[in-house]
Formats: sequence, C-alpha cells, structure tokens
Amino acid sequence: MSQKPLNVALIGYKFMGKAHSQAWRTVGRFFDLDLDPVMKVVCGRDAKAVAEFADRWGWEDSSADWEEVVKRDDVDVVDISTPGSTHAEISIAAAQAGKHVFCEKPLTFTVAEGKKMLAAVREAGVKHMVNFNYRLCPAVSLAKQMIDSGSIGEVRHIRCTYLQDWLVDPEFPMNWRLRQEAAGSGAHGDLGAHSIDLARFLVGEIGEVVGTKKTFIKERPAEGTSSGLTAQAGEGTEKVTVDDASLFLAKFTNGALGSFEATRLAPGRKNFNRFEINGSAGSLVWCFEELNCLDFYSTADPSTQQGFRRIIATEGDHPYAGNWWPPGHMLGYDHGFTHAAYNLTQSIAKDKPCVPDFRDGAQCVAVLEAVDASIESSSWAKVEMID
Ligand code: SOE
Repeated sequence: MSQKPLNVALIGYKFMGKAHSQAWRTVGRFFDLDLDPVMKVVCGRDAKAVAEFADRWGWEDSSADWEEVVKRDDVDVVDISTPGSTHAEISIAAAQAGKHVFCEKPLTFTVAEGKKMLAAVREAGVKHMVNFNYRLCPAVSLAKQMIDSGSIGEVRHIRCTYLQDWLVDPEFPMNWRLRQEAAGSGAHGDLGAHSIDLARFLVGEIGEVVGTKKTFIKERPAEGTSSGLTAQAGEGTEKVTVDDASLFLAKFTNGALGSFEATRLAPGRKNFNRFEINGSAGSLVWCFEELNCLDFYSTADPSTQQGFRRIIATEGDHPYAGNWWPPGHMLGYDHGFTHAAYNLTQSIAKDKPCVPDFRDGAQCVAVLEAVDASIESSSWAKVEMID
C-alpha cells in the first residue's frame, strides 16, 4: 500500500482481542482506505502469552506494559479490548498522549466516569469510537436507512431481547464477567448495552426507564483457567456479584415505547440478539442468529400479498456488503468489527466525526445507570442526557 501508515496498539488479547485483531488484519484487504492500518503492538499482562499471540496474529511487537505502549511515538490508535473496569484509565491516558481511541463496550460503569472519558478525548482533539459492532451489520444499517427514509412510518414500538445460555449450568465456573469489580454488571451491561445501542441508533434517545435485575445462581465454582466464554473450575466456590438477567421498559423522547430483556440463562439461545420495530406503516425484525436477514412488513403492500418479506442484506448496494463477497455469500460475527475498523480509519484519514463515539458510549451507560436507579427507587427513572 502507498498510503501513510496508521499504527495501531491493541490492549487485551483474549476473545475481544482476537476479534479486533481479525478486523485490523482484514480491513485493508476488503475496503479502500486512505490510511494503511499497521498492527504495531499488542499488549497484555502475561508477557509470554501476549508474545505468542502477537506471533500468531501478525502484530509486529508485544508488551506487558500498557502505560508505556499508549505513549509510544510509533502508535497512532489505541484499541482497548480489556474488561470494562480498565477502559477509563487506559482511554484517558491514551487521549492525553494524543492517540485516537477505540474502546470496547460498555464504555465504562458510571456516567461520571463516561463524562471524564468524553472530556479527555474532546480535550485532546482525538477521534474516539466505542465498539457497538451489531449496528454495523449490513442488515441493521439497512434497517436504519429504511427507518430514516420512512419505510415503516412513525416508529411506535421496539422490542429488544438479547438472550444467551452459556451460564445456565450452575457448575460453570466464575470468570471476570461474573465479578462486579471487573465487569460492572452482568447481562445488563454485557448484553443490554448492545440492545440499548441498537435502540438509540434505530429509534432515538431513551428518556425514562423502569426495570428489574436478578441473579438466579448466586455462587459458582471458583475460577481455574478460562478462555473466552469457556472455563475450568478451580478449588472451592465464589459469590457471583452481577445479575444473570435484566428487564426494563423504556419511554423514548420521541414518544416511542420499548421493552428490553437480557439474560445469559436462556437454554438454546446462543447469541439471540433480536429487535422488532413496529411503525405506523410497517415493521422490521432482525436477529443476530440470522444476521444477514432483515424481515420487513409493509402496510403499503396489496392486501392479497401482505406478509413479512425477508431481505438478504448481501447485495452490493447494501451498507458495507458490497466490499465483501458476491450477493448471497453471507457475512458473520467478525465483519462488524472490520466495519468499525474501516469507519475509524476513514474518520481519522478524513478528519470527520466517527460513530458510535464516546458520547454514544456514555449515553448508553446513562440508560444502564437509570435502570439501576429505577430498581433502587421502585419507580420510573429519568435518563441523564449527555452533551
Ligand atoms: C458475552 O456475553 C459476549 O461475548 C459479549 O461480551 C459480547 O459483547 C457480545 O457481542 C457477545 O457475547
């Protein structure tokens, strides 16, 4: 490539680290870019393991010292794929060192911290993006285009369910995602954050919420070793300090109504991230388990032909899809991450705003936090609007 390099440092190299590495490896091959992403350095606590990861995934260098990495002169972008408890400290340090920041969701755990992160990136004048990968699936971006162009009329309802089953076995051992201090919350922030982002992207701002959360399995075998979403038990047991499930109702500022359910205890549901949107002139339905498909019902169809039709969002003129394979050749989980790497690279190259950005990340945290406030007060809670 003849473009100027864009040197990327990745912090974290487990499940999300792999997804981000795959994105940086692939993006320049399928998308025309104005900068050339270079996989400069990957960072993690275990020097030997991170060196092996670098070798396997094609990172030029590895390090066990994130503070040194974010200050390196040969780093332009800091990509944070670590547990949520570390996002604020690393993002702020990276921004202060003048680096563009790409951060996993949830952005952080409190609105106060989210605002600090937003202030840091704005003050530094760097680009910032939070990784809400599902809005970047072609079928979801198409839903957004269709809503904006009036295909389903005025939006009245959104029903979001994000269901998984990897914690249904009470013998599944502890890992960081089950500890409040590392993950912030359970299904609420891990899965609910994605649904909130989809709802904000597709419908608008959420003004008020009321909800509940529950931890069904309160103690689990202690952690032995873990990798991604699998784990082996160690000795003894440990208390689970996050929710297994979260449910809430929402009133949008534009008058629409929403319901949200997130759980990791739904046997048979693997990554069932689904929304159904009903408007005055039609409906749209999407589920990650069939991520290339968007179901569309239009009241404008002749009465003899009414029914949901299935759009396969792999045509060349569907968002992002034309950069990949010929029509009908399906995309998967990793492609959303590549679309994020594309958006960030181009926003840096063209000095244009990048979405979803840290304000989107912080606004999502405001909704999560308002649900917690509603649980505390057993009543509806207002969502703080972040400028
Ligand atoms: C685990 O529940 C998880 O990997 C989440 O952390 C991701 O954000 C989600 O996209 C898939 O499931």
